[in-house]
Amino acid sequence: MFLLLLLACRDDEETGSPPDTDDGPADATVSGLVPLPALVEDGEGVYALDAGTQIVAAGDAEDVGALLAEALRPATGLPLEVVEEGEGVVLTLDASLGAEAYTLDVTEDGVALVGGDADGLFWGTQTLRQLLPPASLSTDEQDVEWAVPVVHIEDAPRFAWRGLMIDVARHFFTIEELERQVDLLALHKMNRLHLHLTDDQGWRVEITGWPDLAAIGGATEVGGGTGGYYTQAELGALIDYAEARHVTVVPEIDFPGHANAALSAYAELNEDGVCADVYTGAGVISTPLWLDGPDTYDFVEDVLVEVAALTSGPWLHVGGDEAVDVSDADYAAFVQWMQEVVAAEGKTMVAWDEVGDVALDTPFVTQHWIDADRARAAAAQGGSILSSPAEHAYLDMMYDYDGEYGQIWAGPIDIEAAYDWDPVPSGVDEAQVLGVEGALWTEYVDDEEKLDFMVWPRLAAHAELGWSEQGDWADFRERLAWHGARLETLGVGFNATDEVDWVSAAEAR
Ligand code: TNX
Repeated sequence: MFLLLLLACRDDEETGSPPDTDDGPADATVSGLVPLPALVEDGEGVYALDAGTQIVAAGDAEDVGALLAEALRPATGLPLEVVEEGEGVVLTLDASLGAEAYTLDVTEDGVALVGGDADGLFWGTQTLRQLLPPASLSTDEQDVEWAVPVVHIEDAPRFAWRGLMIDVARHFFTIEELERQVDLLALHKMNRLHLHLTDDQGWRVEITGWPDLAAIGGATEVGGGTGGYYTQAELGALIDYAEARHVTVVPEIDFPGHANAALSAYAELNEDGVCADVYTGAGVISTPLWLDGPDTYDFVEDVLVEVAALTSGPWLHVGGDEAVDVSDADYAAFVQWMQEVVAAEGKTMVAWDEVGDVALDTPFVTQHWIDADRARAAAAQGGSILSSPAEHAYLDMMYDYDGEYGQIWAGPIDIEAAYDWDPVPSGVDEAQVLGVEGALWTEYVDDEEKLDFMVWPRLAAHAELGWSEQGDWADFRERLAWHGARLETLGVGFNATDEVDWVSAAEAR
């Protein structure tokens, strides 16, 4: 792997860089990059974008070049024409660098960005956005010198999966709200948006063969609000939007527990032949499917097949958590059967760590949230582990005991607690760990303002854990201070806890 090399500081005045405080690992704060790249060698001088600057990108690099130009035009007011040949900001591909890797060379004459693939090239453009002043992230034109510091960067992610889960079942969030989070994920080199689409309190995806799932199950949420659901066309558009930004949507349908919304929509799924009452409480009830019902398996298959067809990615999350009142034998048989259905649709099954004790075929992914023994059992049978341990990765936990809303059972989780842990559970080989995912459950998160506050900046900590080999808390908090100016410029209502000496957007100019 790469060596961490963080050299002398640049001229702060000239580059608009955060002040370098000369103590300890502060050199790493020079550009305030989050996540920290594998290798950063600072040089002297800057390259300034101006009215003549072109973005040079041909072939498979062109889409990435177009997105970079689109991202930088509003704040800079520069034309940033995308051309196939020439000088300026030059984007190329070189497969020998490997998946998701890139190198970035800024000299006083221009920028050379090389991606190992289109993903790597795109992540490199996110580093470039972070090397520019935070004002470059504004949607309004700003009067700033668009200087990029001279630097050499080599970078590649530690883990392939860097994700955010949003529970849209307990409270509904619109496609626009989700797209905004996709943009934020991309800026942090995060590449998965996991949508928890169904739960006891709501069903959020149209299933054409079972229309009342959305019509009835989608018409409520925690607290009794009107909820909502996504048509397949709407979800398809979100999947495309995310894919264009190198983020894969992972849909989750939670079976066999957490199924009350489905049971409230269809009488035949209930043992007593009567639709279950709608549930709008905040507490977890986890009503299970009636696994002996004559229609239940057909129903589940229809749902999984339709959702599998919607997603462009290779994964389908089937939940599997908290199947209370289901016998171990019934649970195992049902999960094994779901895996067959998912595999027949060409997808890999993802499920919460409860499935670790079930004999499964490889490949499969276990999302570790509560029980490390079950994660180890999953790994022992050849599964991949996605790390979301509740005490570090559950974004519905309060930051401290004085939080106004949120859960506390696995918390509190301040920024340091979100950062300072190892995604590799003890007894599991790092090669079997797919990555890191922050999980926002939304029993107590009912609008975008609360969503921003609970997710950010803790997800930036998860982004770095998923991406970077190095970096420690002291160093991260220094860089995060500067990163706060970026989040502020983007209008993210993040929780500016007193763990960090935040730099404001005004100070960062
Ligand atoms: C546990 S995590 C749950 C969710 C709740 C969450 C609240 C998991 C797989 N199940 O149903 O929303 O705790 O923190």
